Amino acid sequence: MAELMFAVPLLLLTLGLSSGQQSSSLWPLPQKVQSSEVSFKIIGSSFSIVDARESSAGPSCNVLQNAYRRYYEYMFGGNRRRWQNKNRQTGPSELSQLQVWITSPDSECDGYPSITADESYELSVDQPFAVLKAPNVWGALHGLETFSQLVYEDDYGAKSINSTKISDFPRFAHRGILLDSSRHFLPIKVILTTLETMAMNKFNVFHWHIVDDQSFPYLSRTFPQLSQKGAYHPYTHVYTPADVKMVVEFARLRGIRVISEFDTPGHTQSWGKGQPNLLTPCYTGAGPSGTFGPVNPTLNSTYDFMKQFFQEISSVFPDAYIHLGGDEVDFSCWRSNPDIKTFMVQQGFGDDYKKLESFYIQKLLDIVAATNKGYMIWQEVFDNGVKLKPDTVVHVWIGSGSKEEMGKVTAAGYKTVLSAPWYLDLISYGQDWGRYYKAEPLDFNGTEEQKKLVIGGEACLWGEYVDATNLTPRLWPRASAVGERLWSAMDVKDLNDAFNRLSMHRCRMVERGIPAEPLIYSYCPREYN
Ligand code: CP6
Repeated sequence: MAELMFAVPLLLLTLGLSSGQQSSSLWPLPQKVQSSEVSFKIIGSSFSIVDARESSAGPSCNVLQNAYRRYYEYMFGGNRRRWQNKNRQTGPSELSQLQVWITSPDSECDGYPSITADESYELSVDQPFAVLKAPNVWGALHGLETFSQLVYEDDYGAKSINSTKISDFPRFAHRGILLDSSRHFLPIKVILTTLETMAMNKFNVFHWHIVDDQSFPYLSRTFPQLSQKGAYHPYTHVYTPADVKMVVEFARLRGIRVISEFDTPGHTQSWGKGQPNLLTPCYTGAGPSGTFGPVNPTLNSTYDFMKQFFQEISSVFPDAYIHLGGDEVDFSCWRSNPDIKTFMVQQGFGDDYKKLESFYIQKLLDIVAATNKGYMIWQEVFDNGVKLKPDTVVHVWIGSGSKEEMGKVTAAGYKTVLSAPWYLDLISYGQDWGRYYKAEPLDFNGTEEQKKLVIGGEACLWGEYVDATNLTPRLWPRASAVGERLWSAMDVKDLNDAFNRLSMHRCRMVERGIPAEPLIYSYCPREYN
């Protein structure tokens, strides 16, 4: 573990947290920042965020109006307009306006963010007003976050901002966080807090691993018995259609896609409780043992069920992609079952249960493709040689050999998302953020063409040891390290600089009410309370 304990420069730590933070607390670091010593006062009672006259988005754009309010609140806190005096003269060195200018004819205000969204923005902080220019609302949201990060308190507690020019865009289009709401039920509130914090870190994908072996909290309109029987509790530990709608809209307002995962054929114990005959009965000797294995791939009823189920899912979750899982399928139960054995012989699969798994996945992919959704799958599905649609995203998670895997997946022409270095549920003593920070998605042997197929990564917080009591501090600021790796330029990798900015960013999250854990001994100007 010695490599995790890189020396912490005490001197820098002290300097970093002293007053006059100025522009050095930006996280993730923008692509291009030019800042000057010229500073402006910025006073809540006389500052406003407004649509630029030329903007293609107006007062009816919820995404922006909502964000203006949110960021005003972050910058000036609860004492909003307490001393408002409309006639007060603004001083010569005071900044009184941020104008937000959406430049494309289609602001995308009423749409959903997508993998192809342009998330770029340009920010100019200067007199007579600051201007945030972006092709659409998604870039504007990132620009508002950056603007709010530029505001600092001077030695007398007055808010200031320096004259700055920023031009920014993400390195990777897919920057995700995986939460697991099956091992423990996650109340909506902690999911919304995660989305809120994701926006502060410029993440744009919430991968919702919503069901698994241990519980089925998704309330399906078509198959209500799935959560009735499979949730930890049928009323209190479920996500109703209204809950899902709320999560999806809260995410949209922050430029975040919600990709749901319904993992099959393995990890499905909870499905079996409410859907008889879906899972494979396991045998001991000549008779059924009473336990069940993966989804039964030999029955037509299985595919009828999946078709109806995914039809519903495709309309409940608006994102163009669904994650279909396909990881960690245990063959022992299939092996024990005589009906499965007969089926294997009929199909000519011999003793190769990977072929049976592929048979199932193949049919599932066709079912989901018919709903006009794209799909993501865990790497095993690719490893087993399943025929995939060209736009399939292969999710690489297995730690050993992940670089070779990235090479193989992209050589086969598939897009890929990396999670292998970013299993945040694995914890240890010391500063592991540096290890997450150093992981580089493009560090594998491959051509330029192959590298272009790496669309991003996801930090995973699997739920075996996580519920609402410990989720947020376990995730932040460790996931922030992944956030900068996925957003900022490849050559942004100075650990000392990152440490200083991340310490301040962590204090900013704390100030905004997020219980993000400390990196190491330190203090925040305003501690969590
Ligand atoms: N659950 C599911 C899990 C994991 C996976 N899938 C997992 C595997 C290894 C580790 C952590 C989590 N808990 N459904 C693998 C994608 Cl170390």
